[in-house]
Amino acid sequence: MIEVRRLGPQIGAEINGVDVRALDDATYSAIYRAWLDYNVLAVRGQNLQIGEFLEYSQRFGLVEPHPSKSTRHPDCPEVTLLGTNKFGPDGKLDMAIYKRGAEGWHTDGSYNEKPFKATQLYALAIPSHGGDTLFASTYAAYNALPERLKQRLQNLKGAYVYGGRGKRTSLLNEEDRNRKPVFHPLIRTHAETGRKVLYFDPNKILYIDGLEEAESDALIAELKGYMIQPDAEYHHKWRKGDIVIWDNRCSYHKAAGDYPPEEDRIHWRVSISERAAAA
Ligand SMILES: O=C(O)CCC(=O)C(=O)O
Ligand SMILES: [Fe+2]
Repeated sequence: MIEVRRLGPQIGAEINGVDVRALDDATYSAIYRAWLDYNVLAVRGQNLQIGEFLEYSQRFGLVEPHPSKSTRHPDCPEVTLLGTNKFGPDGKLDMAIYKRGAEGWHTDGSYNEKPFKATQLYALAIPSHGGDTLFASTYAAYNALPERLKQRLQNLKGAYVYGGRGKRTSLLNEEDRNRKPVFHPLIRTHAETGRKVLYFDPNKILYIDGLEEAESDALIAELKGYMIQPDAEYHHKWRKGDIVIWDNRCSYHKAAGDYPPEEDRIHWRVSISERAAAA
């Protein structure tokens, strides 16, 4: 049986000594269970071809190409490349690539009607220092809300678009920049664990539906203050060969964005959605 080692007080765990290319169903189920329990799961020491990474990722759900077309892998559009082509033809650091995911705490795919269930990264190159990924529990964020806010949020929805209020859309092609907002309840129940979360993404939220602008701004600012609970964080220090999968339904994350830019930090990345229920 696999051994799951806890890494953070509420989220984060690691598994050593497995090869994800050769997992029987029982071992995969144990991995999936550990992921639901710890929300962020690192599987160490893998040595994968891109097709093998994709195949393993597909066990978790439907792997979907990311809307940022310019950063898709040229031979495998379902896989996004993080950290490649960091320097432009003029030799200047492209900040949108270098700082990708480091603009602030967020959850992936809140701009979609159905946000991504999971995101999974595989580390190909890791800098000598810096470049961690930071995670936090949205269960803990919900639990920290005062009763007054839990009541108030019960029937409120946020409106989200890629790029949010800051209109950060430089990784998108022109034709993908003006999508309509989608709406998500601020309190969601995780489909598999049945636990409540504060579902909120300050980078992509435009406004809270049905509130006056000033009230919506004030509530957005207030909710930001509950996202990160001090005893519910896990900071992942990458090693080459790590696979890390996180559950966007119950965690926030951000890239630290602080590594030496002249060094490589390269990952393959997939977005994973719920598979449609069989008809
Ligand atoms: O590069 C990282 O550490 C994470 C970037 C990120 O936010 C993502 O891939 O969704
Ligand atoms: Fe992200």
